[in-house]
Amino acid sequence: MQAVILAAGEGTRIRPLSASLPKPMLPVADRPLAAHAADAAVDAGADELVVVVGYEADAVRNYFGDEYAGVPVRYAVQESQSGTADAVRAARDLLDGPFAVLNGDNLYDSDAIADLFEAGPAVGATRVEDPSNYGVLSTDGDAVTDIVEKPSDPPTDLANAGAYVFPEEARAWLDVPESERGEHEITDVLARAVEEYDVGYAAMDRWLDVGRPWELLEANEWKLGELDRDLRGTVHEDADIRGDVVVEEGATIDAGVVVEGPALVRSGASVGPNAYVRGATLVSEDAKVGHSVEVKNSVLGRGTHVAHLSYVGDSVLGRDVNFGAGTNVANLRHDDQPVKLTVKGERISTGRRKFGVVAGDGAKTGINTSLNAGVKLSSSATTTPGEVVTRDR
Ligand code: TTP
Repeated sequence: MQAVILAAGEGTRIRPLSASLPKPMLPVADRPLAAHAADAAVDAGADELVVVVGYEADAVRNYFGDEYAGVPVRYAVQESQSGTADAVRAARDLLDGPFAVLNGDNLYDSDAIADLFEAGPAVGATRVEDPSNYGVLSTDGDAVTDIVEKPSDPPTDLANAGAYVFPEEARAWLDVPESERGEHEITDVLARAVEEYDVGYAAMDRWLDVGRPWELLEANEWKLGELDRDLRGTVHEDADIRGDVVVEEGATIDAGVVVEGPALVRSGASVGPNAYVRGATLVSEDAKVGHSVEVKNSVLGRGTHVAHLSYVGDSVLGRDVNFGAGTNVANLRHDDQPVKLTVKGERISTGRRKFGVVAGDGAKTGINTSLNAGVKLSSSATTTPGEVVTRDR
């Protein structure tokens, strides 16, 4: 069966991280976000991937190439991002037979994706505490009888988890009208499938939709937590590597460093001397964590340097960020309330007591910069020496 991976979206809510890299290509442990969905599809038996691209398409094409994980890859271009049904419609001419659709920005429970592929026309579902924020499935035994968007009185706690297997006939159902929010939605195609077929569901134990910056941190917490200890890089004999830590070949851990897993130090990266890396932390390719730097539960993008005397906690730093000596991140409010972040102009709770900062690609801080919890630095933003940053820039 072919699997369509939707990777055309821009990821406006995850800005500035998506300024030059589409959200599906943001790093989650040792691969881009969308590669986790692709892997789940291939593991479940997909024999071809059809990747729908749009925003920053080349980054997606360069990663997946013509073949990925042993299966051929083809691409469809969605000209304007006008919804998930429209994205699948862009791939219509490449489809032949029943097909699966997965979101390139979701992390799925791979076992449930295998169940989904087995079940035939089916939808992935996850149990949630507050179904009224989701598309909710009505069921009768193993069959889905209806799907309702954001119901005030949810019939079940089964939320649509954005994974589908459609019958071949669904290729003809993709021209759905615009929804209230002005998008052509794949859920309307699912509703049609429910009317005309027996549609099953596969319940996922774990699922994550990565939309906002702290969800990228959560995605890394999940996938780094699955790592097994593997030290192939150069680890100094005076370093202390505790638990499930992966040091890739070509990475260096210097003397006096403590790394507590789960953590991944990618090829070309260096840590130390005398640094402390803990929590679920990703140190991407060619990144540097230098002398007397503590990094806790954070993502450091490719080529990012935190080289001297700094603390970075619960933060996401994009690519080629440079934190000057003595840059410190606050990740906790004195009133103990969840840290808030501005997403598309609105202050939103991250739901996290601990959250630090988000820095776009190429941001640079002057020495002794203090960054308050929940601050976002846009791509290439700078701060002056000694600056206290309490607002986004
Ligand atoms: P969304 O998360 O709804 O959209 P987005 O990724 O553009 O992010 P944001 O809302 O922050 O701008 O998309 C769900 C999935 O569908 C995701 O994998 C991207 C994909 N998608 C497309 O491929 N084309 C589209 O037109 C839309 C809206 C989404």
